[in-house]
Order: sequence, then structure tokens, then C-alpha cells
Amino acid sequence: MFSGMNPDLEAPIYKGLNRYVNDGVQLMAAFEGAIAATAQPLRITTCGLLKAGKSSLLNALTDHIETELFATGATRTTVQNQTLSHQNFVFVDTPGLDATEEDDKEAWNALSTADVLLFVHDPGVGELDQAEINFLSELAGQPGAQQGLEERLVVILTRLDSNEEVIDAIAQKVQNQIKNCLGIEPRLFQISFTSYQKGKLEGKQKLVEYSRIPLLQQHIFENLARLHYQFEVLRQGRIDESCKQLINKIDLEISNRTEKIIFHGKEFDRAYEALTKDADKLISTLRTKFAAYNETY
Ligand SMILES: Nc1nc2c(ncn2[C@@H]2O[C@H](COP(=O)(O)OP(=O)(O)OP(=O)(O)O)[C@@H](O)[C@H]2O)c(=O)[nH]1
Ligand SMILES: [Mg+2]
Repeated sequence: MFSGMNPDLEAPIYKGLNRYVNDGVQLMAAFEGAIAATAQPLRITTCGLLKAGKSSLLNALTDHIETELFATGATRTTVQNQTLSHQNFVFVDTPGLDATEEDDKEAWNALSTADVLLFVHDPGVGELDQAEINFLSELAGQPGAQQGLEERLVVILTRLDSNEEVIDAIAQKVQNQIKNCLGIEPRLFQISFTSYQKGKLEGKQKLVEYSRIPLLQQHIFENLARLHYQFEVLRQGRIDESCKQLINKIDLEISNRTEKIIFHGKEFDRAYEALTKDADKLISTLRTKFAAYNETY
């Protein structure tokens, strides 16, 4: 996994870390990213598979309906993280997961500094697939991520308009999957971007309500905004945890290496003792032999 910053890998601290821990660079950069985020507005970051509807969702939430700000499309569209400051929050759009390695790396760059995670899923493909479950487990495994995850994670089912008959059943399944995998029951919203867009453009309030985007906006701009202080505390927790993880990993690696050195040191001592014993025996045997030879001739 990757951090919220692009570290200077040539810097002595990163070179040093590389010599000790495999993911030391990522952990250090996660720590630096978390520090850099202190006192910044809360970050609301999308995540989800390719074409789940992440960018459309952010256009709806930030009212970019007529002219989209976050590019959308039928084929792989978002390849770089994109941010927008809106109503005391920073909204971050990420590339679809599981498409290419670079896209995943770019998305993780944004995810490590996210306060709120909008996990976007297309119910048209059914419940969550294994790649999504693996992603959620990895997300929960990040330093300090478990704390407050129930509030930080918001699950969004898009395309309500095309999945009306099945979406409730899928929502139930998705909630069960998340409970089984993370042990939490985060809020879940079913939304329709296209209904919201049409409703807004044509002044049809019923369509706007049907899209349930206003409900999600209310949750973000009222409920989550109220939890600002709690999110600050969670940020601090993530900083502390990434420090702790890094130090623990280095400590463990140093004690593993020390054990190996002691083991090899003992092996060396034993080999040295055996050599000197053997050599002494040989020399004394030779001396006896030579003495006997001298006496004879
Ligand atoms: N019918 C319907 N179509 C939607 C909805 N949300 C998004 N779409 C369409 O789905 C396609 C993909 O949407 P995007 O918002 O680009 O999806 P994305 O997850 O950002 O895609 P990548 O950035 O490529 O991973 C677009 O053609 C959208 O118009 C929705 O609620 N209903
Ligand atoms: Mg996109």
C-alpha cells in the first residue's frame, strides 16, 4: 500500500528504512502524509472499482451538474487523483481500483490521508466481489484505520435508477458482507446520479428527491461536519499508530538480525574451538612421530 505523499526515495532516511523494512518507505510516507494533513479541511475521498460511478457522485455532491468537474465516461476515465475544495471539505476523486497497478497506487496515495471514505459500488453487478472485499480488508488494516471506521466509511450504491427491483436485496447483502469482513455496520446510501442531474436541469424536484443525493448531502454537510472534532482525534490516532508500527517493525528486524549474529557468532566460536582442538591433537601426534623418528635414525 502507498501513502499520501510521493517520498524522495534518495533521501537518507528512506534509503536507511529500505535496508531494514520492506514497507518502511510506505509507512514513513504515510506518517508524513498524516502530519501534512493536520489542520487541513476534512478530506472526503471516493474509492471503488472501475466505472462504479465515483466521479459522477462527486459532481452531484458538489453541484457540478451542468458542467462536470470530475470527468466521467463509459471507459476508464479517472487516472489521477483530483481534488476540489467545497463547503469546508476537500473532495478527492480517485482512479478505479483493480484496473492497473499504477491506478491502484495512485488511489492508495489519496486513501491514506482520507478522513471520510465514500466506497462506491455498482449494484448492477450484484453484491461485492472478492476484489472489493480484499480492498476493504486492506483499508481496515492501515495504521489506525480501524478506529472510527464505522463513521468514516460511507457505502454508496449507484445507479438506483436502473436497479430499482434488486437494489434493496443487494444493499442487505453488501451490508452483511461488510459486517462479516470488517465487523462494522456503516451507513449505506442508494443514489442515482442521472436522476439527480435530470431533476436539477429540468427543475423536477420529485426526480431530485428520488435520486436520494440530497439525503447523502445532508449526511455529509450536516452530520459529518458536526463530527469535525472527532475526525481530528482520529487523525491524531492514525499519526500515533503509523509511528508505532514503523518503530515496532524496525525493532523486530533489529532483534531478528541480532539473533542471527549471535547464532552465527556461537557457530563461529564452536568451529574455532573444534579447529584449535583438532590442530593441537594433530601437532602433538606429529611431534610424537617426529620424536620417535629422530630416536630411531
Ligand atoms: N444510469 C446511471 N448511470 C450512471 C450513474 N452514475 C454514473 N453513471 C454512468 O456510469 C458511467 C461511469 O461513471 P463515472 O462517474 O465516470 O465512473 P467512475 O467510477 O468515476 O469511473 P472511473 O473513473 O473510470 O473508474 C458514466 O457513463 C456515468 O454517466 C447513475 O447513478 N445512474
Ligand atoms: Mg472517475
